[in-house]
Amino acid sequence: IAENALQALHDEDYDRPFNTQDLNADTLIFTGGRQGRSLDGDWNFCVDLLDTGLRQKWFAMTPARPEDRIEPWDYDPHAGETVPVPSCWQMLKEKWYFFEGSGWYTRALTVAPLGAGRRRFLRIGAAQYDCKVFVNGRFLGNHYGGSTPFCVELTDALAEGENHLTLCVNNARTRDRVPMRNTDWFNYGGIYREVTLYETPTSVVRDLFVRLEGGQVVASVTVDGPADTARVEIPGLGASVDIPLEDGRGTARLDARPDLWSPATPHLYDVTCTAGGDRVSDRVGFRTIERRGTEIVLNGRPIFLRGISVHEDDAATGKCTSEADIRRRFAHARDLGCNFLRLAHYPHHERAAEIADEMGFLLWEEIPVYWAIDFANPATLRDATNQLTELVRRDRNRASVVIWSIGNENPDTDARLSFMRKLAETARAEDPTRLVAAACLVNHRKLRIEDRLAAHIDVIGINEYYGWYDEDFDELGVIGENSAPDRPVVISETGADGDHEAGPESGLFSLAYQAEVYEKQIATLRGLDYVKGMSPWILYDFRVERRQNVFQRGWNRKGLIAADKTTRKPAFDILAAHYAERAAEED
Ligand code: GCB
Repeated sequence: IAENALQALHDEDYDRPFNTQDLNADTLIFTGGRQGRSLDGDWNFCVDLLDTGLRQKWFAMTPARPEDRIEPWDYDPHAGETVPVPSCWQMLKEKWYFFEGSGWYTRALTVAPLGAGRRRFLRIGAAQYDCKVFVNGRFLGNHYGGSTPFCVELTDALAEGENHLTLCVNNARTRDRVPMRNTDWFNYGGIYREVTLYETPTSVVRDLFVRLEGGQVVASVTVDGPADTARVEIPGLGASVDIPLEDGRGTARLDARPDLWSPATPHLYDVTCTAGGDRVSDRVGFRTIERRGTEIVLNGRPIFLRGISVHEDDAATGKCTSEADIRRRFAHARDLGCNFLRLAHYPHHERAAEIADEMGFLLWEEIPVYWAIDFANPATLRDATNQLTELVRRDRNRASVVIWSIGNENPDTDARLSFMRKLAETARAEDPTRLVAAACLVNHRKLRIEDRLAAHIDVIGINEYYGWYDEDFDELGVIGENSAPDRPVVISETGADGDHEAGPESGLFSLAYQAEVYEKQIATLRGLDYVKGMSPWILYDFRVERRQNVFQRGWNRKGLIAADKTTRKPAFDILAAHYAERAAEED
Protein backbone atom coordinates (compact mmCIF):
# COMPACT_ATOMS: atom_id res chain seq x y z
CA ILE A 1 0.00 0.00 0.00
CA ALA A 2 2.99 2.32 0.28
CA GLU A 3 2.58 4.10 -3.06
CA ASN A 4 -1.20 4.54 -2.78
CA ALA A 5 -0.86 5.72 0.73
CA LEU A 6 1.71 8.37 -0.16
CA GLN A 7 -0.52 9.65 -2.93
CA ALA A 8 -3.53 9.74 -0.66
CA LEU A 9 -1.70 11.90 1.86
CA HIS A 10 -1.82 14.69 -0.74
CA ASP A 11 -5.35 13.95 -1.93
CA GLU A 12 -8.10 16.21 -0.63
CA ASP A 13 -10.84 13.88 -1.88
CA TYR A 14 -9.46 11.15 0.34
CA ASP A 15 -12.73 10.69 2.24
CA ARG A 16 -15.19 10.78 -0.68
CA PRO A 17 -15.33 6.99 -1.27
CA PHE A 18 -16.22 6.52 2.40
CA ASN A 19 -19.01 9.11 2.71
CA THR A 20 -21.71 6.76 1.51
CA GLN A 21 -24.92 6.60 3.51
CA ASP A 22 -25.39 2.91 2.94
CA LEU A 23 -25.89 1.92 6.58
CA ASN A 24 -29.34 3.34 7.23
CA ALA A 25 -32.88 2.56 8.37
CA ASP A 26 -33.27 -0.14 5.69
CA THR A 27 -30.22 -2.11 6.83
CA LEU A 28 -31.43 -2.42 10.45
CA ILE A 29 -32.49 -5.80 11.77
CA PHE A 30 -35.03 -6.21 14.58
CA THR A 31 -33.06 -7.27 17.66
CA GLY A 32 -35.73 -7.66 20.38
CA GLY A 33 -35.40 -11.11 21.98
CA ARG A 34 -32.23 -12.06 20.08
CA GLN A 35 -29.23 -13.46 21.90
CA GLY A 36 -26.26 -11.54 20.59
CA ARG A 37 -22.56 -11.66 21.36
CA SER A 38 -21.40 -8.50 23.09
CA LEU A 39 -18.36 -6.84 21.53
CA ASP A 40 -18.15 -4.29 24.34
CA GLY A 41 -14.90 -4.06 26.23
CA ASP A 42 -11.42 -2.85 25.36
CA TRP A 43 -10.69 -1.78 21.79
CA ASN A 44 -7.45 -0.33 20.43
CA PHE A 45 -7.90 3.39 20.01
CA CYS A 46 -6.28 6.47 18.49
CA VAL A 47 -7.48 10.00 17.82
CA ASP A 48 -6.65 11.22 14.32
CA LEU A 49 -7.13 14.95 13.81
CA LEU A 50 -5.78 15.03 10.24
CA ASP A 51 -7.54 11.89 8.99
CA THR A 52 -4.21 10.25 8.33
CA GLY A 53 -5.89 6.90 8.89
CA LEU A 54 -8.21 7.28 5.91
CA ARG A 55 -5.42 8.72 3.73
CA GLN A 56 -2.85 6.12 4.75
CA LYS A 57 -5.35 3.26 5.05
CA TRP A 58 -4.69 2.25 8.62
CA PHE A 59 -7.71 -0.04 8.35
CA ALA A 60 -5.77 -2.21 5.87
CA MET A 61 -2.85 -2.92 8.20
CA THR A 62 -2.74 -6.49 9.38
CA PRO A 63 -1.23 -7.38 12.76
CA ALA A 64 2.55 -7.90 12.70
CA ARG A 65 5.44 -7.75 15.13
CA PRO A 66 7.22 -4.39 14.78
CA GLU A 67 10.38 -6.16 13.62
CA ASP A 68 8.44 -7.86 10.82
CA ARG A 69 6.97 -4.67 9.35
CA ILE A 70 8.53 -3.55 6.10
CA GLU A 71 7.07 -0.02 5.90
CA PRO A 72 7.10 2.77 8.45
CA TRP A 73 3.75 3.44 10.05
CA ASP A 74 2.11 6.42 11.78
CA TYR A 75 -0.21 4.25 13.82
CA ASP A 76 -0.56 0.55 14.39
CA PRO A 77 -4.25 -0.26 14.91
CA HIS A 78 -3.36 -3.57 16.54
CA ALA A 79 -1.02 -2.25 19.20
CA GLY A 80 -0.89 0.41 21.85
CA GLU A 81 -3.54 2.17 23.82
CA THR A 82 -7.02 0.73 24.44
CA VAL A 83 -10.28 2.35 25.55
CA PRO A 84 -13.52 0.81 26.77
CA VAL A 85 -16.49 0.54 24.42
CA PRO A 86 -19.00 2.02 25.07
CA SER A 87 -17.56 5.36 26.19
CA CYS A 88 -17.10 8.98 25.12
CA TRP A 89 -13.45 9.82 24.53
CA GLN A 90 -13.80 13.25 26.20
CA MET A 91 -14.40 11.51 29.51
CA LEU A 92 -11.31 9.30 29.28
CA LYS A 93 -8.43 11.78 29.04
CA GLU A 94 -8.18 15.47 29.63
CA LYS A 95 -6.27 15.98 26.39
CA TRP A 96 -9.22 14.50 24.47
CA TYR A 97 -11.78 16.81 26.12
CA PHE A 98 -12.21 19.14 23.14
CA PHE A 99 -11.08 16.70 20.46
CA GLU A 100 -13.19 16.86 17.30
CA GLY A 101 -12.28 14.56 14.47
CA SER A 102 -11.79 10.88 13.76
CA GLY A 103 -11.27 8.27 16.45
CA TRP A 104 -10.12 4.79 15.32
CA TYR A 105 -11.37 1.71 17.15
CA THR A 106 -9.93 -1.73 16.32
CA ARG A 107 -10.40 -5.15 17.82
CA ALA A 108 -9.81 -8.78 16.92
CA LEU A 109 -12.88 -10.92 16.49
CA THR A 110 -12.57 -14.70 16.44
CA VAL A 111 -15.54 -16.57 15.02
CA ALA A 112 -16.45 -20.20 14.44
CA PRO A 113 -17.36 -21.31 10.91
CA LEU A 114 -20.79 -20.07 9.90
CA GLY A 115 -23.22 -22.95 9.30
CA ALA A 116 -24.93 -23.26 5.92
CA GLY A 117 -27.86 -20.86 5.61
CA ARG A 118 -26.71 -18.65 8.48
CA ARG A 119 -26.04 -14.91 8.48
CA ARG A 120 -24.21 -12.49 10.73
CA PHE A 121 -24.99 -8.86 11.55
CA LEU A 122 -23.12 -6.28 13.57
CA ARG A 123 -25.22 -3.72 15.44
CA ILE A 124 -23.83 -0.51 16.86
CA GLY A 125 -26.19 1.14 19.35
CA ALA A 126 -24.82 4.62 18.56
CA ALA A 127 -21.60 6.29 17.48
CA GLN A 128 -21.23 10.06 17.48
CA TYR A 129 -21.41 11.35 14.72
CA ASP A 130 -20.60 9.26 11.68
CA CYS A 131 -19.05 5.82 11.59
CA LYS A 132 -17.19 3.95 8.86
CA VAL A 133 -17.04 0.19 9.24
CA PHE A 134 -14.11 -1.94 8.02
CA VAL A 135 -13.60 -5.68 8.40
CA ASN A 136 -10.25 -7.23 7.55
CA GLY A 137 -9.31 -4.07 5.65
CA ARG A 138 -12.49 -3.96 3.58
CA PHE A 139 -14.82 -0.96 3.75
CA LEU A 140 -18.37 -2.16 4.47
CA GLY A 141 -20.29 1.08 4.77
CA ASN A 142 -20.88 4.30 6.65
CA HIS A 143 -23.58 5.65 8.91
CA TYR A 144 -24.58 9.27 9.57
CA GLY A 145 -26.36 10.31 12.74
CA GLY A 146 -24.97 10.22 16.25
CA SER A 147 -27.85 8.81 18.27
CA THR A 148 -29.56 6.00 16.38
CA PRO A 149 -28.53 2.36 15.96
CA PHE A 150 -27.27 0.86 12.73
CA CYS A 151 -26.46 -2.59 11.42
CA VAL A 152 -24.04 -4.01 8.89
CA GLU A 153 -24.20 -7.52 7.51
CA LEU A 154 -20.97 -9.47 8.08
CA THR A 155 -22.02 -12.81 6.57
CA ASP A 156 -19.42 -12.74 3.81
CA ALA A 157 -16.95 -10.42 5.48
CA LEU A 158 -15.92 -12.62 8.42
CA ALA A 159 -13.71 -15.65 7.90
CA GLU A 160 -13.42 -18.58 10.27
CA GLY A 161 -10.86 -17.78 12.97
CA GLU A 162 -9.39 -14.36 13.69
CA ASN A 163 -10.76 -11.25 11.97
CA HIS A 164 -10.19 -7.55 12.52
CA LEU A 165 -12.93 -5.04 12.99
CA THR A 166 -12.13 -1.34 12.61
CA LEU A 167 -14.55 1.53 13.19
CA CYS A 168 -13.66 5.10 12.31
CA VAL A 169 -15.93 7.46 14.25
CA ASN A 170 -15.89 11.17 13.50
CA ASN A 171 -17.59 13.80 15.67
CA ALA A 172 -16.62 16.90 13.65
CA ARG A 173 -19.52 19.33 13.37
CA THR A 174 -20.23 20.17 9.73
CA ARG A 175 -22.62 22.42 7.82
CA ASP A 176 -24.72 19.78 6.12
CA ARG A 177 -25.42 17.51 9.08
CA VAL A 178 -28.13 17.15 11.72
CA PRO A 179 -27.40 18.85 14.07
CA MET A 180 -25.25 21.44 12.33
CA ARG A 181 -22.35 23.30 13.95
CA ASN A 182 -23.98 25.08 16.87
CA THR A 183 -25.85 23.38 19.69
CA ASP A 184 -26.44 23.91 23.40
CA TRP A 185 -25.16 20.51 24.46
CA PHE A 186 -21.68 19.05 24.53
CA ASN A 187 -20.23 17.57 21.35
CA TYR A 188 -19.24 14.17 22.73
CA GLY A 189 -17.50 11.67 20.45
CA GLY A 190 -17.08 7.93 20.24
CA ILE A 191 -18.90 4.62 20.29
CA TYR A 192 -21.02 5.33 23.33
CA ARG A 193 -23.67 2.59 23.11
CA GLU A 194 -23.38 -1.20 22.96
CA VAL A 195 -21.84 -3.13 20.05
CA THR A 196 -23.28 -6.60 19.40
CA LEU A 197 -22.83 -9.41 16.89
CA TYR A 198 -25.95 -11.39 15.94
CA GLU A 199 -26.35 -14.65 14.05
CA THR A 200 -29.59 -15.39 12.18
CA PRO A 201 -31.00 -17.88 9.69
CA THR A 202 -31.18 -16.90 5.98
CA SER A 203 -34.57 -15.31 6.62
CA VAL A 204 -34.15 -12.45 9.07
CA VAL A 205 -36.87 -10.34 10.63
CA ARG A 206 -35.79 -6.80 9.87
CA ASP A 207 -38.78 -5.12 11.40
CA LEU A 208 -41.81 -5.81 13.59
CA PHE A 209 -44.42 -3.12 14.30
CA VAL A 210 -47.29 -4.06 16.62
CA ARG A 211 -49.93 -1.52 17.59
CA LEU A 212 -53.53 -0.64 18.26
CA GLU A 213 -54.92 0.91 15.09
CA GLY A 214 -58.57 1.55 14.27
CA GLY A 215 -59.52 -0.26 17.48
CA GLN A 216 -57.68 -3.45 16.50
CA VAL A 217 -54.33 -5.02 17.24
CA VAL A 218 -52.34 -4.87 14.01
CA ALA A 219 -48.91 -6.38 13.26
CA SER A 220 -46.62 -5.53 10.33
CA VAL A 221 -43.53 -7.56 9.59
CA THR A 222 -40.60 -7.09 7.22
CA VAL A 223 -38.51 -10.18 6.49
CA ASP A 224 -35.37 -10.35 4.37
CA GLY A 225 -34.93 -13.85 2.90
CA PRO A 226 -36.94 -16.69 1.42
CA ALA A 227 -39.67 -17.00 4.10
CA ASP A 228 -43.13 -16.42 2.66
CA THR A 229 -45.08 -16.21 5.91
CA ALA A 230 -44.47 -14.82 9.37
CA ARG A 231 -46.33 -15.85 12.50
CA VAL A 232 -47.08 -13.31 15.22
CA GLU A 233 -48.29 -14.50 18.61
CA ILE A 234 -49.44 -12.74 21.77
CA PRO A 235 -49.74 -15.63 24.26
CA GLY A 236 -51.17 -13.44 27.05
CA LEU A 237 -54.14 -12.63 24.82
CA GLY A 238 -54.46 -16.10 23.29
CA ALA A 239 -53.98 -14.45 19.88
CA SER A 240 -51.93 -15.41 16.86
CA VAL A 241 -51.91 -14.81 13.14
CA ASP A 242 -50.03 -16.11 10.08
CA ILE A 243 -49.08 -13.21 7.87
CA PRO A 244 -48.45 -13.90 4.17
CA LEU A 245 -45.40 -11.95 2.97
CA GLU A 246 -45.21 -10.23 -0.37
CA ASP A 247 -41.75 -8.94 -1.24
CA GLY A 248 -40.91 -9.70 2.38
CA ARG A 249 -43.65 -7.53 3.84
CA GLY A 250 -47.03 -8.26 5.38
CA THR A 251 -49.63 -6.79 7.75
CA ALA A 252 -52.49 -8.50 9.58
CA ARG A 253 -54.98 -7.98 12.40
CA LEU A 254 -55.07 -10.14 15.50
CA ASP A 255 -58.28 -11.03 17.23
CA ALA A 256 -57.35 -9.68 20.66
CA ARG A 257 -58.79 -7.41 23.35
CA PRO A 258 -55.82 -6.12 25.35
CA ASP A 259 -56.14 -4.22 28.60
CA LEU A 260 -55.07 -0.73 27.68
CA TRP A 261 -51.69 0.66 28.68
CA SER A 262 -51.67 3.98 30.55
CA PRO A 263 -49.35 5.63 33.11
CA ALA A 264 -51.65 4.30 35.86
CA THR A 265 -51.95 0.81 34.33
CA PRO A 266 -48.82 0.04 32.30
CA HIS A 267 -49.97 -3.35 30.96
CA LEU A 268 -47.48 -5.02 28.62
CA TYR A 269 -47.82 -8.19 26.58
CA ASP A 270 -45.14 -10.52 25.23
CA VAL A 271 -45.23 -10.62 21.45
CA THR A 272 -43.23 -13.09 19.36
CA CYS A 273 -42.65 -13.21 15.64
CA THR A 274 -41.25 -16.19 13.75
CA ALA A 275 -40.40 -16.39 10.06
CA GLY A 276 -38.33 -19.01 8.22
CA GLY A 277 -36.67 -20.19 11.45
CA ASP A 278 -35.91 -16.68 12.71
CA ARG A 279 -37.52 -15.58 15.97
CA VAL A 280 -37.76 -12.20 17.67
CA SER A 281 -39.85 -10.92 20.54
CA ASP A 282 -40.89 -7.75 22.29
CA ARG A 283 -43.04 -6.52 25.18
CA VAL A 284 -45.75 -4.24 23.90
CA GLY A 285 -48.46 -2.07 25.44
CA PHE A 286 -51.60 -1.02 23.59
CA ARG A 287 -53.21 2.41 23.90
CA THR A 288 -54.52 5.23 21.76
CA ILE A 289 -53.29 8.81 21.57
CA GLU A 290 -55.10 11.49 19.58
CA ARG A 291 -55.69 15.18 19.40
CA ARG A 292 -59.24 16.49 19.50
CA GLY A 293 -59.40 20.23 19.06
CA THR A 294 -56.99 21.58 21.64
CA GLU A 295 -57.09 18.38 23.72
CA ILE A 296 -54.53 15.58 23.92
CA VAL A 297 -56.56 12.42 24.42
CA LEU A 298 -55.15 9.18 25.85
CA ASN A 299 -57.40 6.12 25.60
CA GLY A 300 -60.39 8.42 25.06
CA ARG A 301 -59.65 10.72 28.05
CA PRO A 302 -58.17 14.23 27.84
CA ILE A 303 -54.89 14.52 29.73
CA PHE A 304 -52.45 17.18 30.84
CA LEU A 305 -48.78 16.33 30.29
CA ARG A 306 -46.97 17.00 33.57
CA GLY A 307 -43.47 16.82 32.20
CA ILE A 308 -39.81 17.62 32.46
CA SER A 309 -37.14 17.84 29.75
CA VAL A 310 -34.01 15.73 30.02
CA HIS A 311 -30.71 15.42 28.17
CA GLU A 312 -28.54 12.33 28.09
CA ASP A 313 -25.58 13.70 29.99
CA ASP A 314 -23.49 12.67 32.96
CA ALA A 315 -20.61 14.40 34.73
CA ALA A 316 -18.51 11.22 34.71
CA THR A 317 -19.56 9.34 31.57
CA GLY A 318 -20.82 12.06 29.23
CA LYS A 319 -23.39 10.77 26.78
CA CYS A 320 -22.74 7.15 27.73
CA THR A 321 -25.80 6.16 29.73
CA SER A 322 -26.31 3.30 32.15
CA GLU A 323 -29.52 1.60 33.15
CA ALA A 324 -29.02 3.01 36.67
CA ASP A 325 -28.82 6.53 35.26
CA ILE A 326 -32.07 6.09 33.32
CA ARG A 327 -33.83 4.69 36.39
CA ARG A 328 -32.60 7.56 38.57
CA ARG A 329 -33.91 10.03 35.99
CA PHE A 330 -37.36 8.44 36.07
CA ALA A 331 -37.31 8.26 39.87
CA HIS A 332 -36.66 12.01 40.01
CA ALA A 333 -39.43 12.59 37.44
CA ARG A 334 -41.75 10.57 39.66
CA ASP A 335 -40.78 12.68 42.70
CA LEU A 336 -41.69 15.75 40.67
CA GLY A 337 -45.11 14.25 39.97
CA CYS A 338 -44.50 13.90 36.23
CA ASN A 339 -46.44 11.64 33.90
CA PHE A 340 -44.36 12.81 30.91
CA LEU A 341 -40.74 13.41 29.84
CA ARG A 342 -39.31 15.16 26.83
CA LEU A 343 -36.20 13.25 25.75
CA ALA A 344 -34.38 16.20 24.16
CA HIS A 345 -32.82 16.92 21.61
CA TYR A 346 -31.76 13.65 20.01
CA PRO A 347 -32.72 9.98 20.38
CA HIS A 348 -31.82 8.70 23.85
CA HIS A 349 -30.74 5.16 24.71
CA GLU A 350 -33.43 2.65 23.71
CA ARG A 351 -33.65 1.34 27.28
CA ALA A 352 -35.25 4.67 28.28
CA ALA A 353 -38.48 3.96 26.41
CA GLU A 354 -38.50 0.32 27.54
CA ILE A 355 -38.28 1.41 31.17
CA ALA A 356 -40.89 4.14 30.59
CA ASP A 357 -43.18 1.41 29.22
CA GLU A 358 -42.76 -0.58 32.43
CA MET A 359 -43.03 2.37 34.82
CA GLY A 360 -45.85 4.19 33.05
CA PHE A 361 -44.39 7.43 31.69
CA LEU A 362 -45.40 9.17 28.48
CA LEU A 363 -42.52 10.26 26.25
CA TRP A 364 -41.74 12.87 23.61
CA GLU A 365 -38.88 11.62 21.41
CA GLU A 366 -36.94 13.84 19.08
CA ILE A 367 -34.33 14.13 16.34
CA PRO A 368 -31.65 16.85 16.44
CA VAL A 369 -33.10 19.16 13.77
CA TYR A 370 -31.90 21.94 16.01
CA TRP A 371 -31.62 25.70 15.38
CA ALA A 372 -30.08 26.61 12.01
CA ILE A 373 -29.95 23.36 10.05
CA ASP A 374 -29.04 23.74 6.36
CA PHE A 375 -32.72 23.39 5.36
CA ALA A 376 -32.20 23.94 1.65
CA ASN A 377 -29.65 21.15 1.32
CA PRO A 378 -31.05 17.79 0.09
CA ALA A 379 -28.21 15.91 1.85
CA THR A 380 -29.32 17.44 5.16
CA LEU A 381 -32.91 16.38 4.54
CA ARG A 382 -31.75 12.86 3.67
CA ASP A 383 -29.80 12.69 6.92
CA ALA A 384 -32.72 14.01 9.03
CA THR A 385 -35.20 11.69 7.31
CA ASN A 386 -32.98 8.70 7.96
CA GLN A 387 -32.43 9.57 11.63
CA LEU A 388 -36.18 10.00 12.09
CA THR A 389 -36.91 6.68 10.37
CA GLU A 390 -34.30 4.87 12.46
CA LEU A 391 -35.75 6.35 15.66
CA VAL A 392 -39.34 5.50 14.74
CA ARG A 393 -38.47 1.94 13.70
CA ARG A 394 -36.48 1.45 16.90
CA ASP A 395 -39.19 2.68 19.28
CA ARG A 396 -42.58 2.39 17.59
CA ASN A 397 -43.53 -0.64 19.70
CA ARG A 398 -43.19 1.46 22.86
CA ALA A 399 -46.57 2.52 24.27
CA SER A 400 -44.81 5.17 26.35
CA VAL A 401 -43.80 7.11 23.23
CA VAL A 402 -46.74 9.31 22.29
CA ILE A 403 -45.02 12.12 20.36
CA TRP A 404 -42.41 12.20 17.59
CA SER A 405 -40.80 15.61 17.54
CA ILE A 406 -39.22 16.68 14.28
CA GLY A 407 -37.27 19.74 15.39
CA ASN A 408 -36.41 22.44 17.89
CA GLU A 409 -36.48 26.25 17.54
CA ASN A 410 -36.05 26.52 13.80
CA PRO A 411 -36.69 29.89 12.17
CA ASP A 412 -39.93 30.10 10.17
CA THR A 413 -38.51 30.27 6.63
CA ASP A 414 -39.82 28.75 3.39
CA ALA A 415 -36.95 26.26 3.21
CA ARG A 416 -37.55 25.14 6.81
CA LEU A 417 -41.30 24.79 6.22
CA SER A 418 -40.80 22.54 3.22
CA PHE A 419 -38.12 20.49 5.05
CA MET A 420 -40.24 20.03 8.18
CA ARG A 421 -43.41 19.17 6.24
CA LYS A 422 -41.51 16.33 4.63
CA LEU A 423 -40.32 15.12 8.04
CA ALA A 424 -43.90 15.22 9.36
CA GLU A 425 -44.97 13.13 6.36
CA THR A 426 -42.17 10.64 7.04
CA ALA A 427 -43.17 10.32 10.70
CA ARG A 428 -46.80 9.67 9.76
CA ALA A 429 -45.93 7.23 6.98
CA GLU A 430 -43.70 5.22 9.33
CA ASP A 431 -46.19 5.42 12.20
CA PRO A 432 -49.77 6.66 11.77
CA THR A 433 -50.59 5.99 15.46
CA ARG A 434 -48.74 8.81 17.21
CA LEU A 435 -48.77 12.59 17.37
CA VAL A 436 -46.19 14.71 15.55
CA ALA A 437 -44.79 17.81 17.24
CA ALA A 438 -41.99 20.34 16.98
CA ALA A 439 -40.65 22.78 19.55
CA CYS A 440 -41.47 26.17 18.00
CA LEU A 441 -40.85 29.76 19.02
CA VAL A 442 -43.49 32.42 19.63
CA ASN A 443 -43.65 35.27 17.16
CA HIS A 444 -41.93 37.91 19.28
CA ARG A 445 -42.83 40.77 16.96
CA LYS A 446 -46.55 40.06 16.96
CA LEU A 447 -46.52 38.67 20.50
CA ARG A 448 -48.52 35.59 19.58
CA ILE A 449 -48.17 31.90 18.88
CA GLU A 450 -47.75 31.90 15.13
CA ASP A 451 -45.62 29.52 13.11
CA ARG A 452 -46.53 28.21 9.68
CA LEU A 453 -45.38 24.74 10.72
CA ALA A 454 -48.24 24.55 13.26
CA ALA A 455 -50.69 23.58 10.50
CA HIS A 456 -48.64 20.45 9.76
CA ILE A 457 -48.12 19.05 13.25
CA ASP A 458 -50.50 17.77 15.94
CA VAL A 459 -49.00 19.37 19.02
CA ILE A 460 -47.40 22.81 18.98
CA GLY A 461 -44.39 22.77 21.26
CA ILE A 462 -43.48 26.26 22.47
CA ASN A 463 -40.09 27.09 23.92
CA GLU A 464 -40.38 30.39 25.76
CA TYR A 465 -38.04 31.95 28.29
CA TYR A 466 -40.05 34.85 29.69
CA GLY A 467 -38.28 35.94 32.84
CA TRP A 468 -34.93 34.82 31.41
CA TYR A 469 -33.94 35.56 27.79
CA ASP A 470 -37.12 37.64 27.39
CA GLU A 471 -36.92 39.90 30.39
CA ASP A 472 -40.37 41.52 30.11
CA PHE A 473 -42.35 38.82 31.83
CA ASP A 474 -45.70 40.51 31.21
CA GLU A 475 -45.38 39.78 27.51
CA LEU A 476 -46.14 36.13 28.22
CA GLY A 477 -49.63 37.08 29.39
CA VAL A 478 -50.10 39.20 26.26
CA ILE A 479 -49.03 36.28 24.07
CA GLY A 480 -51.47 34.05 25.92
CA GLU A 481 -54.35 36.41 25.21
CA ASN A 482 -53.35 37.12 21.61
CA SER A 483 -53.17 33.46 20.66
CA ALA A 484 -55.98 31.11 19.75
CA PRO A 485 -54.29 27.97 18.44
CA ASP A 486 -56.61 25.33 16.97
CA ARG A 487 -54.57 22.48 18.40
CA PRO A 488 -52.90 21.65 21.73
CA VAL A 489 -49.86 23.58 22.90
CA VAL A 490 -47.22 22.03 25.13
CA ILE A 491 -44.70 24.41 26.72
CA SER A 492 -41.77 22.27 25.63
CA GLU A 493 -39.26 24.56 27.39
CA THR A 494 -39.13 27.34 29.92
CA GLY A 495 -36.74 27.96 32.81
CA ALA A 496 -33.81 29.91 34.18
CA ASP A 497 -30.25 29.16 35.29
CA GLY A 498 -29.60 28.74 39.01
CA ASP A 499 -26.05 28.12 40.18
CA HIS A 500 -26.13 26.25 43.48
CA GLU A 501 -22.36 26.58 44.07
CA ALA A 502 -21.34 30.13 43.23
CA GLY A 503 -24.59 31.85 42.29
CA PRO A 504 -25.50 35.22 43.81
CA GLU A 505 -28.15 35.62 46.55
CA SER A 506 -30.59 37.24 44.18
CA GLY A 507 -30.94 38.21 40.54
CA LEU A 508 -29.89 36.31 37.42
CA PHE A 509 -28.20 32.95 38.14
CA SER A 510 -29.43 32.84 41.74
CA LEU A 511 -31.53 29.95 42.98
CA ALA A 512 -34.08 32.46 44.27
CA TYR A 513 -34.50 34.00 40.84
CA GLN A 514 -34.84 30.59 39.19
CA ALA A 515 -37.59 29.72 41.69
CA GLU A 516 -39.35 33.02 41.03
CA VAL A 517 -39.37 32.39 37.28
CA TYR A 518 -41.02 29.00 37.89
CA GLU A 519 -43.67 30.58 40.13
CA LYS A 520 -44.52 33.25 37.60
CA GLN A 521 -44.53 30.85 34.68
CA ILE A 522 -46.86 28.45 36.44
CA ALA A 523 -49.25 31.24 37.45
CA THR A 524 -49.45 32.60 33.88
CA LEU A 525 -49.62 29.29 32.02
CA ARG A 526 -52.36 28.00 34.29
CA GLY A 527 -54.78 30.48 32.77
CA LEU A 528 -54.25 29.30 29.18
CA ASP A 529 -56.71 26.53 28.45
CA TYR A 530 -55.08 25.46 25.18
CA VAL A 531 -51.85 24.64 27.05
CA LYS A 532 -52.10 20.89 27.56
CA GLY A 533 -48.74 20.17 29.03
CA MET A 534 -45.32 21.45 29.94
CA SER A 535 -41.78 20.09 30.10
CA PRO A 536 -39.62 22.84 31.64
CA TRP A 537 -35.94 23.03 30.86
CA ILE A 538 -34.43 20.86 32.47
CA LEU A 539 -34.12 18.08 35.08
CA TYR A 540 -30.31 18.17 35.56
CA ASP A 541 -27.58 20.72 34.85
CA PHE A 542 -25.66 19.56 31.78
CA ARG A 543 -22.24 20.09 30.27
CA VAL A 544 -21.84 22.48 27.33
CA GLU A 545 -18.79 24.15 25.79
CA ARG A 546 -20.38 27.47 24.92
CA ARG A 547 -21.29 28.65 28.43
CA GLN A 548 -18.25 29.95 30.22
CA ASN A 549 -19.41 32.79 32.50
CA VAL A 550 -18.52 32.68 36.20
CA PHE A 551 -21.77 30.99 37.14
CA GLN A 552 -22.03 28.46 34.34
CA ARG A 553 -18.36 27.42 34.02
CA GLY A 554 -18.94 24.98 31.14
CA TRP A 555 -22.43 23.91 32.25
CA ASN A 556 -25.99 24.91 31.49
CA ARG A 557 -27.40 25.46 34.99
CA LYS A 558 -31.11 25.42 34.27
CA GLY A 559 -31.42 22.06 36.01
CA LEU A 560 -33.93 21.60 38.81
CA ILE A 561 -31.22 19.31 40.17
CA ALA A 562 -27.48 20.03 39.97
CA ALA A 563 -25.05 18.01 37.83
CA ASP A 564 -24.32 15.73 40.81
CA LYS A 565 -27.88 14.44 40.19
CA THR A 566 -28.55 14.78 43.92
CA THR A 567 -28.74 18.44 44.98
CA ARG A 568 -32.25 19.73 44.45
CA LYS A 569 -32.78 23.43 43.83
CA PRO A 570 -35.81 25.26 45.30
CA ALA A 571 -37.52 25.40 41.89
CA PHE A 572 -37.86 21.59 42.07
CA ASP A 573 -40.37 21.84 44.92
CA ILE A 574 -42.30 24.61 43.21
CA LEU A 575 -42.86 22.51 40.11
CA ALA A 576 -43.63 19.43 42.24
CA ALA A 577 -46.30 21.36 44.16
CA HIS A 578 -47.89 22.51 40.91
CA TYR A 579 -47.96 19.00 39.48
CA ALA A 580 -49.47 17.66 42.70
CA GLU A 581 -52.30 20.17 42.31
CA ARG A 582 -52.80 19.25 38.67
CA ALA A 583 -52.87 15.55 39.47
CA ALA A 584 -55.40 16.09 42.26
CA GLU A 585 -57.65 18.00 39.84
CA GLU A 586 -57.53 15.14 37.35
CA ASP A 587 -58.56 12.50 39.89
C1 GCB B 1 -33.33 26.44 24.28
C2 GCB B 1 -32.82 25.20 23.65
C3 GCB B 1 -32.06 24.34 24.61
C4 GCB B 1 -31.14 25.22 25.45
C5 GCB B 1 -31.98 26.18 26.24
C6 GCB B 1 -31.15 27.17 27.05
O1 GCB B 1 -34.21 27.09 23.82
O2 GCB B 1 -33.83 24.46 23.04
O3 GCB B 1 -31.32 23.40 23.89
O4 GCB B 1 -30.32 24.48 26.29
O5 GCB B 1 -32.77 26.93 25.38
O6 GCB B 1 -30.82 26.90 28.18
O7 GCB B 1 -30.82 28.22 26.48
